[in-house]
Amino acid sequence: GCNSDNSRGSLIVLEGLDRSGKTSQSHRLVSHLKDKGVSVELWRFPDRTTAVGQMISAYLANESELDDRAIHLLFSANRWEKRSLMESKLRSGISLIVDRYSYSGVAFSSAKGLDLEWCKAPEVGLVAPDLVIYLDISAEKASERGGYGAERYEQLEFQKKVAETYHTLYDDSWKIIDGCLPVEAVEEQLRELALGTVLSCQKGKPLSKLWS
Ligand code: FDM
Repeated sequence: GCNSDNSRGSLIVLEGLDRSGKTSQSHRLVSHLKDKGVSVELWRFPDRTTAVGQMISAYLANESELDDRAIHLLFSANRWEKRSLMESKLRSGISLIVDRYSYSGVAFSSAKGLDLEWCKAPEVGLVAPDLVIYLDISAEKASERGGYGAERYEQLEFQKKVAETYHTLYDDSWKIIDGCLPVEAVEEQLRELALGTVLSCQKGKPLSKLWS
């Protein structure tokens, strides 16, 4: 039941291309869950507030150059430095809605040509999400939405490659939502998926580790 000792918060990850709607949908989802009385926090990766996050941010803004493998490992380190806080939040009953996670790490780096298995290796052992939702939109459609900023990866040809590598990461546990649907329709599907996951974690679904 709700008060069982192994009741915990759930780890819900949103993935997708730039301009897929992930960020605004994660905000909407968090406020909906709060209204429903769920204790929940919005997280995002990269977490630019840490020292590692500031190095990542400078790289993305084209203010610094880094070897492809070096930046890959920094993105991973940025998740590792939050790992124990993440686990303790979950165990204390707080759910986390996370805008990007290890799948972004693998999709973006392997889109540069790095080996997929090499990209996954530093992620092994991080907390595994209870739910991964992919907001599916083509790179062309995303670019039509406008608002690609000046950041390093916000280019059509690169986003096409990222979409391909995301597709190689899918498995049956992922939920794919058509990102071209009206905002309210996407929101409705997200709410239903998230609430179901929150309930199963309250009932004591065990925590697991990547990759699983
Ligand atoms: N990104 C994000 C990566 O390349 N690797 C990662 O591990 C993560 C989490 O960083 F283009 C890329 C994806 C995106 C950029 O992300 C910044 P936000 O969501 O725009 O802050």
